[in-house]
Amino acid sequence: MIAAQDRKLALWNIGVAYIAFLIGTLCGLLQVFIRNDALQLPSWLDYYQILTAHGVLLALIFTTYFIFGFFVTGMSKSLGSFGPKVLLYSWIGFWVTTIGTVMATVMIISGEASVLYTFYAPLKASGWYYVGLALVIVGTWISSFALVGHYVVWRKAHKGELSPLFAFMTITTIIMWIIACLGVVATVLFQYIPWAFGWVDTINVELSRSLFWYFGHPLVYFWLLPAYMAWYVIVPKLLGVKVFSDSLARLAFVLFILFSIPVGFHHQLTEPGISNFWKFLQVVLTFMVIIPSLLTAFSMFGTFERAGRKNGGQGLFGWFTKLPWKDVRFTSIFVAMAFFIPGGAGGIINASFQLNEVVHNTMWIVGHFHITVGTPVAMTFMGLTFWLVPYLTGRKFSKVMQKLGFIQIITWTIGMLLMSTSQHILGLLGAPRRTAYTGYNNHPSALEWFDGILTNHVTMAVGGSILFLSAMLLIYIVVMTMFLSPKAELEADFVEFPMADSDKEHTPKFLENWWIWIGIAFALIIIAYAIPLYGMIHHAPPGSEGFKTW
Ligand code: HAS
Repeated sequence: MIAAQDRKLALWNIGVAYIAFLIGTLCGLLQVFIRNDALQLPSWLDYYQILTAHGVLLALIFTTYFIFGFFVTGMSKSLGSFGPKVLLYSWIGFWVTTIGTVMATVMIISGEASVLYTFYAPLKASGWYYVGLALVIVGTWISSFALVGHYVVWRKAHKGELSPLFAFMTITTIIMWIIACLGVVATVLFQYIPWAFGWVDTINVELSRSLFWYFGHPLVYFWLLPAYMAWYVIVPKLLGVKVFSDSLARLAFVLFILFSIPVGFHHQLTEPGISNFWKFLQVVLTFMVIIPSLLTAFSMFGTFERAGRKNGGQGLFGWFTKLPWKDVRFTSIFVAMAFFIPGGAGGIINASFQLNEVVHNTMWIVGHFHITVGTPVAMTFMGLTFWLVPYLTGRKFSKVMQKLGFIQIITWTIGMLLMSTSQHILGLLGAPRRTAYTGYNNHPSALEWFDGILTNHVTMAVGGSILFLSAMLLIYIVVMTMFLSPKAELEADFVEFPMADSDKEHTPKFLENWWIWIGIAFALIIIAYAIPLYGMIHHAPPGSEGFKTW
């Protein structure tokens, strides 16, 4: 069991994560009904307000707090209890992030920031919304530096040793996060805030979007890597085997530092103002960032086969039946992984220059992010929640909870299959994203979006409703295991942190020489971004004034 003060910190992070999850999923439910023309909002509430709250609270806030709760627990478990300074800075980081979250949420609720989570200019929110977002980033940086400090203390005491895999992966994710945030910090501080408060009249739109996506793509790996940490470190322990390959796992993570950032233009392939050469270069780099995910898939299949055969599985696929399917901690994560096969394939389609023309700004992309962040990531976090919260509170995870956990992941799977499949198909039929309900004056193409079985908005709404019920069940499990379930009195009732052993004997030491990777990452960023960003600044068209369209 980790120290009580570390547990408290982790629990507060997870608690805030689930408050955001509760409000965010409620907004999601309202959205699918509005898109289906089945719900009219009262005049004081706007569709884009709800859409912004949904994106910010689920994609940014739920994930970030959960990730820090997970990091704190794993770092304390693998490197030892936090010292007083690390704790102090972690709490400062937590509160700064929370103040930022509250500011941004209040601005959304008061109707001053219906600009979605991507806050594209020239849509203009209240300046306090951007200040809130900036504080969220600053808070995460403070928390990150606290974790780096904890790691540095450990390394000084263990000279020449490779750090435990969990700690290595945490530091990799943090390095990527800090470099990625430079883009969004630059645009928010130097472009959005002066413009929103009226200190300057106009904004350079292309530059603001490019700096946002410099951050926006690694942001998705900031969500994914903690899920991968669970896949690499937790899953083998549940299966009773060691990590498949320590070197492979570390290499995959290092590749994310190198290739996750210089790829943001693949979100801007249809935008003017960036020449095809730079778009093409970043598409090539995007295909490089697929490699660590393929390494991860290989490693996972290896882990499953090894575990299944150890348990007596025979033949080509016999090992599959020997996996611990009755353990919700495993099954939830397995289903999450399975979703990433179509999710990742969709990403490859999006990144393909020509195919992007077909899918960009359609519901296809909404389908894509629901089967990436909404399932592989979110469902892994759900699987973690089932043991992480009881581990931190010292409460039981009873058989009833185990059953409810199964119902929760089954309903999430069904809801997501219905919703994301219909979103993908609607996208191919041309239904736009980032819009409220529209029938385009009964245009025949628009009417198609309401026909058929899997191809319509009704299926999406049914899927969305099942997801909402599933989310409420999860909240029930969280509340029970956090506050109400009986305390584990017997040794056998204690829930452990399942962290697999990892053989480091053959792992090359240079994999933990961060300066090499940070150096190469900056070189790639300069190659991919320096000239196009310079062009956007020096040959800037007249800037745009702000628009409030809601
Ligand atoms: Fe993406 C848009 C390209 C991954 C999230 N993406 C988005 C947006 C979000 C998002 C939120 O190139 C919308 C942003 C917005 O608001 O505009 N994406 C990719 C590519 C990948 C990718 C190439 N995306 C993700 C992940 C996300 C995420 C991960 C969240 C966590 N994405 C794009 C592009 C766009 C985009 C364009 C812009 C589109 C546009 O036009 O606007 C790759 O990283 C994917 C690589 C993954 C794989 C899969 C490996 C499979 C594994 C599972 C193994 C399974 C096992 C289980 C072992 C190659 C690791 C076995 C089970 C059995 C049953 C057999």
